[in-house]
Amino acid sequence: MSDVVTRPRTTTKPQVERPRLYKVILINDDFTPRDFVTMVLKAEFRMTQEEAYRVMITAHRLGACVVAVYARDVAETKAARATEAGRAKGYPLLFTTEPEE
Ligand code: TYC
Repeated sequence: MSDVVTRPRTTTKPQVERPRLYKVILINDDFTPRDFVTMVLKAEFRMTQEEAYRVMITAHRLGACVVAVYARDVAETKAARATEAGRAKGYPLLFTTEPEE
């Protein structure tokens, strides 16, 4: 026979929350060429031509479009890199990030 005594647990495990996810949002402007926006979306967000075109044209028509959702550091890095790709060519292309509800 085992003489191991089990007692009721008196401590509780802290309930850790899952880290929030962040949206990367593409903002429309009047200057960046459509093909350039599409090219940046393909390069930075690994989209197909069709996916990238659809996101670009949605931002063009509505003013902004959610590109993708990532952990915070990934979202911020990708948004900064994609914005910088436009800046390097003198375009005001802008990607922002925002936490998901
Ligand atoms: N509005 C731009 C044009 O007509 C194209 C464009 C689309 C720019 C989406 C930015 O996020 C953007 N050349």
